[in-house]
Amino acid sequence: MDHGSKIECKRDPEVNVAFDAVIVGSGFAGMYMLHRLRGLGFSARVYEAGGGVGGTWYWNRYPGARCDITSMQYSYSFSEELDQEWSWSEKYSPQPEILDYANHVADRFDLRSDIRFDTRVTAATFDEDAKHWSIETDQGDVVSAQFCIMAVGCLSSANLPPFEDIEKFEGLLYHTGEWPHEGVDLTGLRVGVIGTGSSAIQSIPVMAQQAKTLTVFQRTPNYAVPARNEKLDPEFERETKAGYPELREKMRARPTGFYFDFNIQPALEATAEEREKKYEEAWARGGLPFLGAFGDLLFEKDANDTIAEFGRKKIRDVVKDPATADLLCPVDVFGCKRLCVDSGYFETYNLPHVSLVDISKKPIERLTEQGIVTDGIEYPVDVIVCATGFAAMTGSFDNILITGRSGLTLTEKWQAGPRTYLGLSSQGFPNLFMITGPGSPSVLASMIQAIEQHVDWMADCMGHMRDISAQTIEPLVEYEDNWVDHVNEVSKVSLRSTCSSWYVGANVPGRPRVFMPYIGGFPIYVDKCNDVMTNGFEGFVLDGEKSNAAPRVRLTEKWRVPVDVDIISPAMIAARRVPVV
Ligand code: N01
Repeated sequence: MDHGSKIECKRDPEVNVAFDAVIVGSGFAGMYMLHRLRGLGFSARVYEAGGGVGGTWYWNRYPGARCDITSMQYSYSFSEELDQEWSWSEKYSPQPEILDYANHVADRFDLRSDIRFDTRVTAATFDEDAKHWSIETDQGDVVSAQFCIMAVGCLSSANLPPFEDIEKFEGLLYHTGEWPHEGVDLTGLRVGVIGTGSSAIQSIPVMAQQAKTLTVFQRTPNYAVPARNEKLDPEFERETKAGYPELREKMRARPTGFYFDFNIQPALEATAEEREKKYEEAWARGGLPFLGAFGDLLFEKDANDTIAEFGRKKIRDVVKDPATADLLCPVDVFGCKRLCVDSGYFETYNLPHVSLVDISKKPIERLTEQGIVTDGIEYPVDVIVCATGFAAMTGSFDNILITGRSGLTLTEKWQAGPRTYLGLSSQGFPNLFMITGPGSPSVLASMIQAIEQHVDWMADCMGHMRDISAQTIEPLVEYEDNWVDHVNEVSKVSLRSTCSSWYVGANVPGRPRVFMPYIGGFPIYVDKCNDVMTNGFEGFVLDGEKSNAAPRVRLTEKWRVPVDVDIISPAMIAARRVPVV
């Protein structure tokens, strides 16, 4: 598979160099972490496997890739100047523009000099005597650092299913998450797309414009809401910028970390006519806020049935061939798998050169020299696009040999599912921090908000440790166990825990079924993190001892905002009910 235009690394390896922190990854998480640590006077080295900054937006260059949280909110909040000077061109900006923004941030804050690109971290080992991490890369670097900070992303380890005879296929094979940087010209080619998640739903309409034929191999259909993307209105941009600090506060008060109109009323308290009206209005506005049409849609199955039926009706309204429409209609809970946001996805199936193959009962048997075989039928294609997702949340940790105390590896420890305290760190791995790690809101919140909150907490923690000359911090196992149980308990309140999604690791065979992100709501989670810190890092030991010292809080408190009482959800109530710290 072509992994894009990778530049050969020409630099000398770094050997026997010591840093305060090594950061793995230079996506939005790694860049902000570097910026914060520099501001506190720490030395830091970032290693990045890609040839540039941007993480997800560096790799996911497939046609049609764009954010599905509005651009004015899908951005850093730490710098008011940055907020004011950057302009987005569209309501949902395309990948190249988001990558431009990442590059702008890297330049504006002069981050590149501390980043080593084209360098993949292969191993991180905790030295119990020296109380530091030894980090190795595929470029021969062997450096040490007091802190090792994993900024590896939640959806960055591509899942390429081991299709039988995959190596025999003579055409071009791509994964959407590792799309060639020079692009792919599909003009006149027969394209087969495997998968119908967000990446497929964004890319299929665009690829269909070029391809000679486009055949979609669907294992599970997905709901999708129209994006209603448009050029950003300059007046709207001006107004938003004038009120940016207030908007950022409103975002922090929301369970998802982004702001949109939300109707707390339960769906079944409305009449059928009222529901229909609300759904139509929300559908007309489009995007993920569609799920805010009523307050209980992700918590009550009967309520969800009403929105699911509405979603299916919309598919049938658009797709002309009834058999194809039937195949495209999901039967499971609406929004259980991450809701997709589309621009002309279902309409694409009305095109004469686009077809759908149901592989729900008869999976892909094998690839041949010329194509894809399922149910004994060979579908000849020139290009296969695997839109098959990621080993979510933990895959990028598994790709690095992370060895903690007593020689235990993180992969061994997480064999039955990830175990963290607050999604920040894991017992037995002192001074190893995970930005948006499993057990934190991460993918259930707006990622950039979740990243900034984690980074600010970590920066405060490291500053405090320096203030009191502490060498190590590590969670206590009983607090970690309580947190893992809590994450699991709260998830049961939500219908999202009920289907086989990547949230529970079910998209990759053999992975344990555990609901990995924290669904208790962003502001509730922030309160817990802040309480832990202001209680002297409750649940952690510093240099092996419980600490009573009041930390100097530099950045973390800004994240504590009153919860928006208009949107208290059952998950938030459950999150508050269950004591953790
Ligand atoms: O991946 P997915 P994705 N044979 O896991 C199918 C974010 N994102 O890259 O559902 C055949 O959702 C699989 O089938 P099934 C967003 O959070 C955001 O699309 O497991 N099919 C499914 O249809 C998103 O949720 C944006 O039965 C196989 C598909 O491949 C997340 O990334 C854009 C298969 C994978 O769907 C992941 O999205 C894009 C097999 N062996 C992504 N294995 C934005 O808009 C898997 N599949 C911001």
